[in-house]
Amino acid sequence: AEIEKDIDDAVTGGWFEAHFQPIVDLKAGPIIGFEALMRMRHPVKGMLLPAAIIEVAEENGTVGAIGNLILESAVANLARVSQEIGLMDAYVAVNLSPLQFECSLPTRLASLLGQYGIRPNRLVLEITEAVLMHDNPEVRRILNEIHSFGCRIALDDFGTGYSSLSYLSRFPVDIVKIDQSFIRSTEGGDEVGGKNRLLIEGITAISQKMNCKVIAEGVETAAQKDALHHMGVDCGQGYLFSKPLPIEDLHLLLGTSA
Ligand code: G
Ligand code: G
Ligand code: MN
Ligand code: NA
Repeated sequence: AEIEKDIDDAVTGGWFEAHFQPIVDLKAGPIIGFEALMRMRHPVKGMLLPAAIIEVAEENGTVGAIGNLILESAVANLARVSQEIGLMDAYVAVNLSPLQFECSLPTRLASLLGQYGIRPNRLVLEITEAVLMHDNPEVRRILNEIHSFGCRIALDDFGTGYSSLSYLSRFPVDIVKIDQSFIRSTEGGDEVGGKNRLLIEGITAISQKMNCKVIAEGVETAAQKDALHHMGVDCGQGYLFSKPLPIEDLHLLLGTSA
């Protein structure tokens, strides 16, 4: 299919890049990290989003190669941005496909971090419950190894799917990211909105008791930000703060010249 050819051309042509969306502390305001989001800069079709790419890449086996490119781009750019704009403690969060969980992953991450001189706690790996669902011992071993090495694990899209709270006790999770659809579901003045606000408060309190930080995704308005802060949520990510930006535009966000 056409998209398969685009993916092959993109891997060989170097068309994959990471864009970066800031994650902010809802209480104090500063940027604490960035999520790296994959983009394909197609010479004819323009910038393509992951929705069209990831599923095909998982089917045809190229997702590992793409994932490695994004990981390297994320870590290399974090090293560069840290120096240029002085965010020496900010982290970068990279999404991992379930198919990237091979036994070579921990070693590969360690050597990548070593190569760029980035402390392991500045790399966050975002996984979805699809990774955890089958309680695969190999996956658990790999996650534990990555975690004991010092990288942090974020559970992405929480509040969609089955979202079992027992993931927090069974796996080394450091960060819970509440899905944007769940954030929106809290907005109504009706009974459903009220119940969903209570659910977010409860999930946040439980996560924090389990030593996890909580990030709300898809924060678009100041009212949402204030409400989430009020519900106890630690951090936010969304268009209110910034859309995902190419690396060359990050300095605009930070108000410095890079
Ligand atoms: O960037 P958007 O802004 O369109 O991202 C859509 C979804 O694609 C994200 O929710 C994320 O789960 C997935 N995604 C983005 N970048 C990557 C990546 O580098 N690897 C994997 N496996 N998924 C990604
Ligand atoms: O990994 P994950 O599925 O959580 O990726 C986040 C997705 O949400 C990306 O596609 C990103 O572009 C998108 N996104 C980030 N902030 C906002 C926002 O404020 N509103 C909306 N509608 N989408 C957002
Ligand atoms: Mn994510
Ligand atoms: Na998400």
